[in-house]
Amino acid sequence: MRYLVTGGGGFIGSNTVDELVRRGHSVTVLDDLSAGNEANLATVREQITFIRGTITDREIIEKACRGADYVLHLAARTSVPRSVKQPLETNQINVDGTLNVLIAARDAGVRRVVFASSSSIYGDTPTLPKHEGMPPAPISPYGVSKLVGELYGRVFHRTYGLDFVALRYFNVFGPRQDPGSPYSGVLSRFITAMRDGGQPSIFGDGEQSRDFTFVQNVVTANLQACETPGIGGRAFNLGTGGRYTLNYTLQLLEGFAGRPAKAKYGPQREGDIRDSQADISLAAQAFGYQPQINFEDGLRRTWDWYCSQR
Ligand code: UD2
Repeated sequence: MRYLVTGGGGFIGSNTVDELVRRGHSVTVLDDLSAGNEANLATVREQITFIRGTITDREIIEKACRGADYVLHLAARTSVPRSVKQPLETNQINVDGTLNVLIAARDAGVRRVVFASSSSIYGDTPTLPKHEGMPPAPISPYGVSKLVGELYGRVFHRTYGLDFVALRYFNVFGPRQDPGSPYSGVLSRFITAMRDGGQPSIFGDGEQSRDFTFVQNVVTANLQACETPGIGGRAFNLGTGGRYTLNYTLQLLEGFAGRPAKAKYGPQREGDIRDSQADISLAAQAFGYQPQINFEDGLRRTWDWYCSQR
């Protein structure tokens, strides 16, 4: 099969591309390398087609979609706090860009678009775990942008018959997550601080919790969501099903590093939700999703990977 992966040079994208290549599929990557990195594709570079460009460029996305059976649409601005600072930029990439992808996929006759949505569409509801029947109520521009992407996808499904599936990722972590910016995922920041003898920063009291999900689980689900017939037009949670506080993750990292974290506690971040946990039963039922790697094992593998990159 022929796959187009937008954002395929990024963290989740490049891990997905590796698996697609391993399974013998033909892969095109579209990435503007704003967050992605060519080094992420080093081992598969000869086996894929790489197009450097952005999803906000209609011509490029049209060209990239041509001949594709499946589009895995992962290109996005992924940071919640960055969306609070720059809502317009987040909207241009996540909303306008997604609309471009949907139009191009429709016109190219692709079999299905699988869209990287986010648990942030649920907002800060007290109900846990979060399930797909709950009304969306995002509290950040980022969450709004992902919800709008889902809504457009559903409308394209109904109106134009474009098959579309949304996957609501819950805090994905693992090898290749870029720790280099204040907007980076918290575990990549904690791990590299602990590795390099620094002090992790905690925004708030550290008792906020997330359903941290190891990237390999998401990779498997991305492929299942492409291949499983009859699930078009729907949205599914993708998490581990558990809930881990930041303080707990630091305790585990202290064990790996063999030293105390001496974390610095600061004010809570704007746009942050308090707790997050996925009900993953719908994805299990619809396409056989089961997280293969639990949080603790995933964290250990991620720690080992960052240590190997020093
Ligand atoms: C993550 C994803 C986002 C979205 C969302 C869904 C990233 C970068 N963002 O947003 O795309 O899918 O999950 O829930 O993966 N924190 C610290 N210290 C730090 C960095 C963060 O305490 O150095 C806190 C932060 O204030 C928040 C928590 O850790 O309470 C998680 O932050 P994050 O940026 O890793 O992820 P989140 O949930 O904002």
